[in-house]
Amino acid sequence: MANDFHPSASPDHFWMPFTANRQFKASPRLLEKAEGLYYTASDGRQILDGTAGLWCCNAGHGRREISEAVSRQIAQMDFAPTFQMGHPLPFELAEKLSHITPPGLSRVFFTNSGSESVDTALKVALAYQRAIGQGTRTRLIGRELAYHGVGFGGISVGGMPNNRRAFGALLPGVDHLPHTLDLARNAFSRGLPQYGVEKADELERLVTLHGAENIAAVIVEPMSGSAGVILPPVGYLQRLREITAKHGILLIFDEVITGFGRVGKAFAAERWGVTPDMITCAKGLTNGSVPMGAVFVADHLFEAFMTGPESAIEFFHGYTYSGHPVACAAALATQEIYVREGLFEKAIELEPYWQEALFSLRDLSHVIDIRTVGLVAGVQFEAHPDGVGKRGYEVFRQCFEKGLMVRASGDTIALSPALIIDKPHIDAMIERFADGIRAAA
Ligand code: PXG
Ligand code: PLP
Repeated sequence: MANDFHPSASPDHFWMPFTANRQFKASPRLLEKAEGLYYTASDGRQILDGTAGLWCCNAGHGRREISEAVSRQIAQMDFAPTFQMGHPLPFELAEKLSHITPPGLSRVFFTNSGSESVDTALKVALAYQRAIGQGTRTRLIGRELAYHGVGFGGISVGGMPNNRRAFGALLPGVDHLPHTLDLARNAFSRGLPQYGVEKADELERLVTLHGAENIAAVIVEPMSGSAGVILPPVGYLQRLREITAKHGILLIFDEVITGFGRVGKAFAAERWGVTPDMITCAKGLTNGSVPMGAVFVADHLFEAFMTGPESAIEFFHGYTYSGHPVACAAALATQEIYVREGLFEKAIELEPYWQEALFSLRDLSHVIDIRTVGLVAGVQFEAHPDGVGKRGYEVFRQCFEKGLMVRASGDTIALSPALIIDKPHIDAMIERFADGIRAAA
């Protein structure tokens, strides 16, 4: 299998992220081309992309509008700084995006990834509290099982133990809400789970423990993606909003996965009718084509920074590539496709068919839960006696053999196809998935 690598390239030098490097390099899975809903593997096989890349290519692969916009921009102006300088594209993009964010979240800070978006949002929260004379509010609250990227801020508020345990003491003053996964009460719920709104009340307990005057912000994924598609219980996000508002605590939704149509609206905030103070995003912003992230900030937060002398820099933060012209061109072309093809609406129209298709897998061996919303699904398997994650990995491996790319998180398989999918492709995906599950049994 090692000869699947290009003969001139040794597998030794690329330290692969979040990968079992030795296992992979002994038996690699390499992709070479992408078009629409399919990858072409290095052995020529067509692989149905069940994961929109890594939750990012919501408009499908190989979109000419994007590649052409990128080529044009890189030829016209490859780079321009945005520190005490500017160029038109990030202004244009920020304005366009402000039309699809929830009302009142119209200020946009650009980053290059979800991890950077999260760290940016946490820093805005701390600096905002200080700017309004609430400088004792320095604590941050995350949640168990959360994924907020891999920066020190993100892993501090994050709640996936393996992503934290090797990296020292992390940020001080962070606490965590309990996660909302509850198979005993909610397994095989259709739509949002009925039970668990009371888990949001744990925030009141943390407020009592630490004092509201010491807490800057709460950050949650409205739907956890990485940890295996964990949906918010009915009323849960609403409750978090009520409690944070009551205590002057900011609420941040990390929508790196849920943004740009995944749950059937532009953002989960809109889908579930809860408006946070900030939204972080990345991935689908450029259809995965060029790295880019953003933080949408409530107007009143932004305004709180715009005081003092006009010559003063209001927020000492930014990335060399914040508002990179090539990324902006990719994002503008992407957003046009989303609107022109009505892809967010498509995700909600297909939701019932998608859910029905996934639930047809219910009786396959070792399936212990199925969770779906919009065009995302998590199918959880009973852990193998030899350890957590073994069965998940085996299903993932077998699916790839059958020509379907899925994502394994522990013993949950996540599916998140491009929003251009149609019913026949959903059928084909489910058929290959079922074959993979049977082969792994
Ligand atoms: N927040 C959330 C909610 C994410 O899902 C990030 C932040 C970090 O984004 P960057 O661009 O820094 O990777 C993410 C990323 C998986 C998987 O296995 C999920 C992500 C990344 C890689 C793998 O589901 N999400
Ligand atoms: N939050 C979540 C998680 C929800 O599921 C819903 C509704 O479906 C809402 C908030 C909206 O809240 P409510 O309908 O209780 O006013």
